[in-house]
Amino acid sequence: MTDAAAQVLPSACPLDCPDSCSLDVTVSGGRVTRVEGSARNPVTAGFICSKVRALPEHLYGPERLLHPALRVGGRGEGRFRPASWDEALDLVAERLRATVERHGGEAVLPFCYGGSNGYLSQDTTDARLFRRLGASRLARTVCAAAAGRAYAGLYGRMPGVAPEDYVHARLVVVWGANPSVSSIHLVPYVQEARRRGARLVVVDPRRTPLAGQADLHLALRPGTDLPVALAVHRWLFESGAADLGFLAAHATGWEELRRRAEPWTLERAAAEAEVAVADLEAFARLYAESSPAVVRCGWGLERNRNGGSAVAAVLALPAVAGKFGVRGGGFTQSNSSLWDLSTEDLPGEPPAPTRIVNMNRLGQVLTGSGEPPVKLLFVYNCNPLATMPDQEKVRAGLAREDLFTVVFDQVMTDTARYADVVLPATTFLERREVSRGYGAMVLHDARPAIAPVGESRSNHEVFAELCRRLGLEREGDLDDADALASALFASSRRGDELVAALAARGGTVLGYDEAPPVQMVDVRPRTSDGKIRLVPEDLDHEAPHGLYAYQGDPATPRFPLALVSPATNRTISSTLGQLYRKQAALELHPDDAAARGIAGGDEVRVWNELGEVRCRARVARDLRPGVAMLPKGLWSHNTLNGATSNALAPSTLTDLAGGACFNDARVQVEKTG
Ligand SMILES: Nc1nc2c(c(=O)[nH]1)N[C@H]1C(S)=C(S)[C@@H](COP(=O)(O)OP(=O)(O)OC[C@H]3O[C@@H](n4cnc5c(=O)[nH]c(N)nc54)[C@H](O)[C@@H]3O)O[C@H]1N2
Ligand SMILES: Nc1nc2c(c(=O)[nH]1)N[C@H]1C(S)=C(S)[C@@H](COP(=O)(O)OP(=O)(O)OC[C@H]3O[C@@H](n4cnc5c(=O)[nH]c(N)nc54)[C@H](O)[C@@H]3O)O[C@H]1N2
Ligand SMILES: [Mo]
Repeated sequence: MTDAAAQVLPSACPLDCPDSCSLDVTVSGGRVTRVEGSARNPVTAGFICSKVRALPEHLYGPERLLHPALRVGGRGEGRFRPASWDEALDLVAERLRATVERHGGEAVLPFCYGGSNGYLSQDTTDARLFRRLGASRLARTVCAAAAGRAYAGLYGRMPGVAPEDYVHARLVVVWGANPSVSSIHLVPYVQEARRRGARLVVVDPRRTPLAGQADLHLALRPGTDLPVALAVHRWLFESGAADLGFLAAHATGWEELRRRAEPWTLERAAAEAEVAVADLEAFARLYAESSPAVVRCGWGLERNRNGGSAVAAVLALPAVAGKFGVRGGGFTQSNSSLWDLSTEDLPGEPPAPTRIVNMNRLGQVLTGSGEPPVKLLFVYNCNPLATMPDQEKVRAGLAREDLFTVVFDQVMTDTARYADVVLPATTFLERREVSRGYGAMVLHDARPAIAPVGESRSNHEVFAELCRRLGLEREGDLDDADALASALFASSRRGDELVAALAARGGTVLGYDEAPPVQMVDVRPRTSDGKIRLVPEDLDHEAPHGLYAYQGDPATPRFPLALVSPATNRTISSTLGQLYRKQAALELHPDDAAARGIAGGDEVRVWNELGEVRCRARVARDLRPGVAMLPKGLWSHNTLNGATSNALAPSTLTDLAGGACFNDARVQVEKTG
């Protein structure tokens, strides 16, 4: 039976994923009943992930926050009483005012990350409020910091190979990425390339779905990508396969890169990475001989002590091997730089030179003796208790009696349970959002499909209102979504054109006309001299031991197992985690399980000096020995003791940009039941 009153409205998913799907949203009686993929983004091709298909459960489920609430129970208990917006915002405004007066602006720490990747929901009125208060600034380093710095340093963020162009490749290298869960629309293009005869190489400690089909799977030990990539560079130079003509014309620093790669023979790198020398050599040879060859450089390789240098060394490969200049050749990191939209002017207030807090250090900052101590934490677009490193320290910080915590979210997250004030946020279906893909080359302007659920409000509305309540608003401040969107488009050189195209094409436009850009033909390095910089000076100074200097494995005899915590097909970081109620399992290689007398289904304790997780074990042949896995994005309800992989993740930082080192967690495991 069809619902005559149902309407299908265009929308777009702004969640943290490269694919940036265009959606068809069915609305009946003011409620969303169905969310499906559309073809306005050609990469979406009419299908979407099961997570976003379940969005109606997120919108209307029991965890959805429908009105503001004030804590009545102990911190972490999650007991609240409903409050009006007036009462809640008066209280928050009063506490902001009092904190600034008594302790200074820097005692206020705004804390946000990837909840919504939309342009209108971050760095707009929120930045205005916190800048005018003189609050601490946040270094948003939990993801892509090291990779982003390397990419900017070498190429000035030159856009990469579009997913659609993977079909033209003769060799696809998937390096530290698992598109089968984290970017599902890339997979059909890789399959099509395979059908046309392309080879596939996967560099990943786990046998991911694509690794299982690959011609070659380099199952390296986590954190050893740098020596592996440097050994390939050395081999390319030694064997005469390096494209010296291209390097002379388009790159600087290649002699220095060659010098730094010199110690890394195939044998030495293979020993460090614990892979077969023959496999490493076969990879180098295949890469040298194949064209077009594309490298999909993911984020798995950045989340360790060597992350920045590792990504730089991988991104340098197509330059040294001369893989640019053909369709389907080059690399993909993030493609968001295709768009020249800037949020810089939207706050209406320039940044103030207040202290910068690295978000990976939240636990230390909340529990340590920082000056001034953080007295007011304002969390939005983020679920730090579930997603930041050193979870037990974060928890101890949130439990502090003298910390006032505001959590502004769509659902009652693990973090929200510690809040003094909880504010309900709209989802992207309940407000206008402008967003772009960081894999797919699309831009969306999506209008609300439904009215806000309950009393939920959008970010820009709430922060603008707090500005007013604190007397910080000024003439000319942009407050509503339409004004912010107009100013955003005005920041682009072809803003008017974009607005017209978006209106004409159902809210989604492509970032190219005929065909996606070819690297070094249609798009070029955006460095100061237009050249690829293979050993950029700024990066070389920043890395504690210099760029491309390898730091050894942090394992100790007490904690010998490397624990990786990659993405799964269940959640998007921790978003939608309230819908996934199952117990998570720690995956172990059969040898590591047998050595500890562990069988599948046993209860285990996984621990190190930072914390412990109690959960079930699963014996998994797709791991390599010495590597265990417990995914990211889990909530406390997914384990037996409420701690997740983040309780085992150190808050040490990557060699570039202060990024997170989740995969440097080293642990021990024992059977408990
Ligand atoms: N379903 C889903 N999709 C997502 C996300 C999600 O949480 N869920 N998150 C989104 C976000 S925020 C991001 S950043 C991207 C991430 O996208 P990806 O980079 O694809 O995802 P990860 O799961 O972080 O890691 C990818 C792979 O790296 C491997 N790996 C771990 N350590 C190493 C190492 O040292 N070297 C190498 N070579 N590989 C290693 C892991 O085994 C994993 O298979 O995905 C986005 N898409
Ligand atoms: N162990 C381990 N942990 C990891 C990683 C790992 O590899 N291993 N990877 C890390 C990575 S790649 C990332 S990107 C981070 C992500 O970590 P976070 O930035 O914490 O992202 P999410 O977990 O998705 O949480 C986002 C929250 O924002 C809320 N939200 C969404 N839209 C809005 C909005 O419009 N307004 C408001 N106010 N709230 C909104 C969502 O409901 C959700 O609760 O996690 C990191 N955590
Ligand atoms: Mo991420």
